[in-house]
Amino acid sequence: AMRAHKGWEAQWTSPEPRSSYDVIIVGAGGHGLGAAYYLAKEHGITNVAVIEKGWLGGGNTGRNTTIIRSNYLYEESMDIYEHSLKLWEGLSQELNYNVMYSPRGVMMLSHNIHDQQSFKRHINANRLYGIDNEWLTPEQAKAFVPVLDISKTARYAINGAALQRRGGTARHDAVAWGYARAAADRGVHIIQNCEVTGIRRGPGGEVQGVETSKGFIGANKIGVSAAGHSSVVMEMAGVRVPLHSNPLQALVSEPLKPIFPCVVMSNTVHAYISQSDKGELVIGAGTDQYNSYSQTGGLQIITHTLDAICELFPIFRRVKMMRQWGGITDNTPDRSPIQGVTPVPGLFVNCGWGTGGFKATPGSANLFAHLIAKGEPHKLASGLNLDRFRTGRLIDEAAAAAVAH
Ligand code: FAD
Ligand code: PYC
Repeated sequence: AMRAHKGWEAQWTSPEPRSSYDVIIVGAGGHGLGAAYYLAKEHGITNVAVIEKGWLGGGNTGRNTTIIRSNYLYEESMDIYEHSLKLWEGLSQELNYNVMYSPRGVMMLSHNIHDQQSFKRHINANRLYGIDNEWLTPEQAKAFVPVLDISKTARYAINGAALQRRGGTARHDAVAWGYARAAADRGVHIIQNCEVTGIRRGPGGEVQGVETSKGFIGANKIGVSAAGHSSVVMEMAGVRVPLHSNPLQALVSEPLKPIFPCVVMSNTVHAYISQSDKGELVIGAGTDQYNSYSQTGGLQIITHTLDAICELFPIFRRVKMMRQWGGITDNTPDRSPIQGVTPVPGLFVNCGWGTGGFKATPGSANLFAHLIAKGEPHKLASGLNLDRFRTGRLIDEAAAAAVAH
């Protein structure tokens, strides 16, 4: 209605599907839309459809708390998250769309000697690899976030913090919309309200296309980027992936004047917080432990999180919460993503980003496009293969995931 009133143009078209495409991507989250954009822009492959069962950006892309950082432990992770962070820095210009990337700093609170040793190990690994990360004393942490309670008698007292200054936040919807518009401008079809219900395979086992709620659509290459439903979609091609789907919850407060300058996370007490440009406190919890596809989550998880937030930041005790929601995160045993070829010819997978894939959106999308175009992974993503669960070459990022699992 607003569009009709103002005469605004739609940002992307909503075409009827063709009978076939060169590439089909399942899932119009930031990762899928971004991959379509880079396929068109960097590889000249424009006969592409992104097929989405709901509305674009309505999955975890539009449900996450937008924390961006690259302070992971292992080279395989630092490679892709830092590639992504560098792309964030120029993304608004790249897409001509303000994604509101704000490098305001991500601080991780240390509550005990174990946290301290673990954070210092990450800091050393990051700095040796050329990634910024630094250790702060409690006083330095408070200087950065004045409302932080650092008293020794606090219920969740801190003994220091790790700070990645280049980390920060971005506007999640804008990322989906920016990639969608830029991909559609280059000829990509974005097909919303169209559920993929099957993957058709030929005599040699190769993919031939997808069955959908709008009928069969052919393609010799299919990229699955379906986040919480990745294992469901991969099962359609007979591929089992090592994933558990769990709800992860977040909530926002009533809007406040600017008071919170950066992002603060505490894995140990299952809480993290930042302030959006609208003024709302954006607060998130640890994962709900049970497997589920319901985008809600248990009340006891977020009440525990709010208890922790009130202990760390007593100033927020009387703030009202406005909205709460959940998203379904696809978690691997080593808490690292899977991006690579599969045993099925023509089928590529990008999944397992779990609780931490928003920050990876530009980097993952960029490297997924390379994988689909070339048929083999880019060197920055080669360690993230599915095969590692057979060979045992795991990438254990449980600590760097920074969200309690
Ligand atoms: P999505 O945006 O979920 O896209 C996948 C799409 O696939 C969905 O739109 C879905 O509808 C579609 N789909 C599924 N099945 C089918 C089908 N059969 N047919 C067609 N389409 C299908 N990460 C961070 O880095 N920082 C954070 O601060 C952060 N906070 C989070 C907070 C919460 C509460 C949650 C839930 C997640 C958080 N994450 C965070 C994780 C992050 O949101 C995800 O890893 C990331 O957004 C995944 O992006 P995506 O594009 O792969 O997935
Ligand atoms: O991966 O940084 C992260 C994150 C923060 C909140 C949820 N995920």
